[in-house]
Amino acid sequence: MEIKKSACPYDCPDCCGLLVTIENGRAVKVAGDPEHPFTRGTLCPKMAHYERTVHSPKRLTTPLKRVGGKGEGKFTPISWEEAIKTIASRWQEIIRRDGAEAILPYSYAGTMGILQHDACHALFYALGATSLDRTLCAPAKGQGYKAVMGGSLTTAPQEAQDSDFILLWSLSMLATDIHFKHDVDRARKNGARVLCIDTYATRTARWADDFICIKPGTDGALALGMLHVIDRDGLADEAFIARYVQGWQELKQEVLPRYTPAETASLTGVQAERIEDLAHAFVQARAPFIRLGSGMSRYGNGAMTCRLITCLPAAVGAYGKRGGGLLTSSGGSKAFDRDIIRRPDWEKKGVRHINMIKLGEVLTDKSLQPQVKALYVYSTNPACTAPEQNKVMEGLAREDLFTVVHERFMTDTARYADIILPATTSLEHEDIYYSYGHYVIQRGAKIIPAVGESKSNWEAAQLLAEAMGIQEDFFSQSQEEMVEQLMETTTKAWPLPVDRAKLATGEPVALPLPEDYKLDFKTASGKIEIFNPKLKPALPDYFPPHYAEDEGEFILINSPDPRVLDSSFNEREELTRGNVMVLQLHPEDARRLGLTEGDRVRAKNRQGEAVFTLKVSSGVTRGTAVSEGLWWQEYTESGNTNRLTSARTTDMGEGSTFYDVRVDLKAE
Ligand SMILES: Nc1nc2c(c(=O)[nH]1)N[C@H]1C(S)=C(S)[C@@H](COP(=O)(O)OP(=O)(O)OC[C@H]3O[C@@H](n4cnc5c(=O)[nH]c(N)nc54)[C@H](O)[C@@H]3O)O[C@H]1N2
Ligand SMILES: Nc1nc2c(c(=O)[nH]1)N[C@H]1C(S)=C(S)[C@@H](COP(=O)(O)OP(=O)(O)OC[C@H]3O[C@@H](n4cnc5c(=O)[nH]c(N)nc54)[C@H](O)[C@@H]3O)O[C@H]1N2
Ligand SMILES: [Mo]
Repeated sequence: MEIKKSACPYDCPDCCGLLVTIENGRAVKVAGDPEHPFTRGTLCPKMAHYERTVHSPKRLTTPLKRVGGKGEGKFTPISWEEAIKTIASRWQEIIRRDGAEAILPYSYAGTMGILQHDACHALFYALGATSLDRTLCAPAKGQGYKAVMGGSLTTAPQEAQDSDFILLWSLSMLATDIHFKHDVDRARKNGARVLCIDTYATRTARWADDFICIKPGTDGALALGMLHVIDRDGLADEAFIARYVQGWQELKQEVLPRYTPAETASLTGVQAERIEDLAHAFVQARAPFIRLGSGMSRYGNGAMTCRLITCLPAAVGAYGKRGGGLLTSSGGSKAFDRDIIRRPDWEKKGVRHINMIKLGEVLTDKSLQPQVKALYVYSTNPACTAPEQNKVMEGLAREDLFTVVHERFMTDTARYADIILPATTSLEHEDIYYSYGHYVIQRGAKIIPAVGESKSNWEAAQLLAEAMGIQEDFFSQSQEEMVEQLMETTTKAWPLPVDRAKLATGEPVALPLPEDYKLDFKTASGKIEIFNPKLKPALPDYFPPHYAEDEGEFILINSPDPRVLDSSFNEREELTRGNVMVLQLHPEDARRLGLTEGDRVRAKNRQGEAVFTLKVSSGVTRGTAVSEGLWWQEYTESGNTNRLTSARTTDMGEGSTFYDVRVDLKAE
């Protein structure tokens, strides 16, 4: 029996340090690593039994070939050799007939490990396939932050320990960023106040000292209302602004006058007195800290919302105070040069790009030139997680679409494959991890043999490159060599020396932060750019989300559930037990619709329909309906919330707008 260190590979800001007990080549126990500087020895309920995922009886263990109709789920095992040969000959035929752009790779963050996440980019660039824009999560949030702060690093989470006022802003902390609670708890012990801003009373909201319930997609207006009060009452940090901020005067003159507390209240549904109190609490705090989640960015105005919230700490000088600042996405990925894996230099000039959010539309659009004839899906489950699920399913059902899915489980997407390739879990391959919620990086080595005949994304890329006749030494490198090279790039990519010897051992390594990182503004002007002349509009302002133009009585929030991570962990029966397609409604809305707790309710809009079980909750405001979690088809009656979501994109970053939809409801 031995205990080895690893890192959680999932798409979550925590990127936990793991201690894995191994017996006879099997992981038998997984615990938190107490030496991890951020996750400090605890795990979420999903990862606390990661061994149940790794050794699940549901793991795919051999390549499979479809023998039934599309989506029927009938497959027969084949060898890797036959699978790769079949794929290569189909691709070659498609390239001859329709051109390489008829091939579409489709991947996301099933694993966050840099090597496996990006493992197939180079292959598809070399083939000249269509390039995929990976926008499924929250690029708008990144763009909004960048508009004001450029490439500046965001505040480290541990700083919150020294804050006296913490805003958990559209962050479902107890579900999605549970380890930040350590830092918030410390601050709270010292008297800090914790306030949550969300669209319904989440567990996090109930746990906080105070909760502001806001109308979905209107947080930008709230930020402007707060800035209005701060300015009106002469409370802005003028000394900080004079030295570090560009555009405060212009914002004051041209934008803020319109956002009186009364006007802001009518836009956001937050009472005027609460807006005043919030602004005063924020500006009077010794060191206000905002932890910005992604929820508010999943709307048509998502980037602008993030841009406006990013202006708040600037107005009160929070970046200059120990314990103050703003944490959006930490820049851990900047510690490595990812391009040595991705090889963007191989992308053919002028090659077509397709936004992954539009998958349904792309697969069903007969006029597209060339039409997508081959789809290679890995590390993502679009039949479950992409918007406009009806169109996605229609596309996947196309008999003339050759679909390959590289997966660990028989997901909703894998069911529609022509060929399925079995994928390794993080314990069975080499990689290196960063986090988007803190500044710790960690190597995760292959610590158990591959389960069945499964192979990693990199190994699959190697086999396919060879079969497609791509003669590049690049593809002959081992996973260890690739990870070694990534580690070497830290010297070039990170401002301070990284402890590479420690990193190589598999220990978690805290990235050293420059002394003045919070005041080192990486923008064109060297200042915080409230006014950004490169953007249109150059001054931020509020505008309404997409749903303002939609029909439908209820805004549908479809946010995370602690039991699953996006659609990952649906394989774990102990986590998916019971009713999962639950819809929460305010008691008065339920009464008006003649519904009571436990009733079946059908939601409907232009995109489609989905059936839920009703939960009556006073934590939801009138006019909003809430569903948590992304569930495999088998746990739903006719698909999950993505039957209802739309593929409209955000104002910047071409990102997803999952929460920006309206639905009508009726008893089933
Ligand atoms: N357990 C669990 N953990 C996860 C995930 C999961 O599915 N389950 N998903 C992972 C992934 S991929 C990501 S990107 C992160 C995301 O994690 P978070 O950053 O927490 O973001 P979201 O989950 O989008 O939403 C957070 C909160 O925003 C609220 N919200 C929605 N609209 C608005 C709004 O207009 N204004 C405000 N103020 N709040 C709003 C939602 O109700 C939700 O409670 O979590 C990761 N971790
Ligand atoms: N309605 C609605 N939809 C949403 C969201 C929402 O809040 N509401 N959230 C959105 C967000 S923020 C995100 S990030 C997306 C995420 O959506 P997806 O990218 O689809 O993520 P998962 O559902 O976690 O699916 C990842 C899949 O990758 C597989 N996998 C894991 N590791 C590996 C590996 O090493 N190799 C291979 N080949 N496969 C692997 C897993 O088994 C799993 O099936 O969902 C989005 N969809
Ligand atoms: Mo995400």
